[in-house]
Amino acid sequence: MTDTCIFCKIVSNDVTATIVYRDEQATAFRDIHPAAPTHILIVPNKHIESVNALQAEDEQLIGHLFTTAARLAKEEGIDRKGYRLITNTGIDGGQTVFHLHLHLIGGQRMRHPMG
Ligand code: DGP
Repeated sequence: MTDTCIFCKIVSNDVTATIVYRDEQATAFRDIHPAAPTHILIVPNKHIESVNALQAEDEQLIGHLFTTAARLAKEEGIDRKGYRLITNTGIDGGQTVFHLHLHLIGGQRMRHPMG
């Protein structure tokens, strides 16, 4: 946990968010500025700044974020039609919150280009 990280504060319940899932490794909550009908952020409970900061010991945790995304997609009813998982990394990647997260976005056909 860092004192200044908004996602750490959501994980610790110091800042309110619409939490949709939580366990000992990860927390998932609705994005404050949804880009689609379903827009959920899945974050590790421990502070990891970005993909750049990942260590070999985090490999199981990253897999857990993806299986959590798959379960939430099913719960949201978007698994059959599909969805997009995004992890922005660094300034050029469009990252604005420097606590690693997966965006789970769906409920509509994705139209915007990748780049
Ligand atoms: P990124 O640009 O990939 O770092 O995405 C950060 C996302 O986090 C962005 O879509 C907006 C969302 N966000 C930022 N602050 C908050 C917050 O306080 N609460 C919630 N629920 N989402 C937030």
